[in-house]
Amino acid sequence: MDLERDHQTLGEFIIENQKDFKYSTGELTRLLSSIKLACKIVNQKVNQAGLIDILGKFGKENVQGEEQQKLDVFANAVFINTLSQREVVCGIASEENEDFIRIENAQYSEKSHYVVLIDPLDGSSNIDVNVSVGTIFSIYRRITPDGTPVQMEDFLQPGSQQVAAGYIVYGSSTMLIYTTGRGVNGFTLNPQIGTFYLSHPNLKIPEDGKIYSINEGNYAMFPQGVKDYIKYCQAKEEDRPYTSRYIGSLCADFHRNMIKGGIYIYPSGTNSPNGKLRLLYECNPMAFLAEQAGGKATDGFRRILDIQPERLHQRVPFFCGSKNMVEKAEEFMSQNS
Ligand code: P6P
Repeated sequence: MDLERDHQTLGEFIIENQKDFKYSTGELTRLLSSIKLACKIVNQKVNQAGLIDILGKFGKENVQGEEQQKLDVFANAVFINTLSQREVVCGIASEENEDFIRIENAQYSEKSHYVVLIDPLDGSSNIDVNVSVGTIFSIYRRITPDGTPVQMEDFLQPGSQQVAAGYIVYGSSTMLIYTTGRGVNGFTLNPQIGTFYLSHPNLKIPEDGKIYSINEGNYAMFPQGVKDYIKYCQAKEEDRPYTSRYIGSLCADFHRNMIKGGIYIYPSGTNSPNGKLRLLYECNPMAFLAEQAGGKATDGFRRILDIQPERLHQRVPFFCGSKNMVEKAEEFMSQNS
């Protein structure tokens, strides 16, 4: 296979599809290109993590009270700095920052229409044991007047208003998967030349799958509906060929389920009444991708993309993946509600 001849690059793909995007003025193209650049920089460090002094803990906690890893801090700085250099982003919200960031040189520009929400290095607790980690991003068009300081309401939009979303999984190969609302496409990085090539066009999540992903260590704290669904999956009947796979990195678990079919569940629990995952920069982007690929994403009852956010770092229970599997899990949830 001749990559250059047989596969479009991410840059070519973004430009070619710009015309399909209703605001196609080139801003989103430049924004997606900034994200592409930032993830190449992060990818290089993730791949070297074992060789240079960037493993391990940073010695501080983030706004979530989670131990910050050095790569967390590095990735957050790379995405914020890279995105801030362009006049298309007027604000950024990150898992690693308590409040959103106003991009000084852009927020008063009539040209900056977008806000970005990111989880710069999701699954970072896996870094030291060489398990795949990822970056998740969500992009909205601002709703406050152009040329004025960006406000919290620009970030607290329901997921259905996203103009683009995606993730990068830094795994056995580095892949960038994204959507602008016209399907989902996956690009694989050729690290020798630093170029992403279209490797997974028009990704679709199989309507059914055999994999359920959940941290069963929390079983005792799960809602009864989740316990019943797990027992349903574990009953070895001929129509239930299920197996459990849980990596502990949302991007990696989601990506596997995207390719093979499956369901990922992070439910509410006694210690975390709304679950662990954050609505704005984990659940909403993954829900947008899941629906664009023919899958489903709910909190066990409500469509994730319909939830009106109230706080930047709010958490929601998350059921996401193959449509029929999510609907089966919802059946058990409604029987116990
Ligand atoms: P637990 C990583 O911290 C993360 O946000 C997701 O990437 C991952 O799926 C989940 O938390 C793992 O959480 O409680 O099972 O370790």
